[in-house]
Amino acid sequence: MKICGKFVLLLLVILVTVFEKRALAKKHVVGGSQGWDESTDFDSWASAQTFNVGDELEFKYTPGLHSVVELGSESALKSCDVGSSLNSLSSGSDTIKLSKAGTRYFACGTSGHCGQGMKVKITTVAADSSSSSSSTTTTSPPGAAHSVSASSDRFQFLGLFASIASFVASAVLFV
Ligand SMILES: [Cu+2]
Repeated sequence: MKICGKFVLLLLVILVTVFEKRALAKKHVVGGSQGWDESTDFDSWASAQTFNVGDELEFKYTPGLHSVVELGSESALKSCDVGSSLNSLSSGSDTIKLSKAGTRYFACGTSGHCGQGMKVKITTVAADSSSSSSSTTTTSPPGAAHSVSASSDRFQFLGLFASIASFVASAVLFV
């Protein structure tokens, strides 16, 4: 009976883990391990990521040294027109939700930093269109600078549903 219980738990953990990797929104730490800094190559970082609707961006930096301003257009980003910001953040750990498909533009508001490369263009795609792969094994690229985050209620509900379903299934199999 003890062994049965362990099996049930193991199965539950496996199923929930697989399910979470498929369904949960991702948190993308901008710039990966280097974070929001002048030395980071944001173009390379962004091109290696897939931003799905529901994902989040996290800007990590030393408060006071940098900031995050959202710009309204590609031309504003190109010319580093940080005075025309739509939104400005400065906590040092700023989270931005990618709530719909489209392109957004972010730069550092500190004088001169945008010109030194502290700017990034984020193109968000609809989650359905990019995750319609028929593959049953979902893998994350090794060393990818993002973590799974349980930020969406809808996805949490799906995870809960998977837990209950797998628990019932394993109870039938093992008890
Ligand atoms: Cu800066």
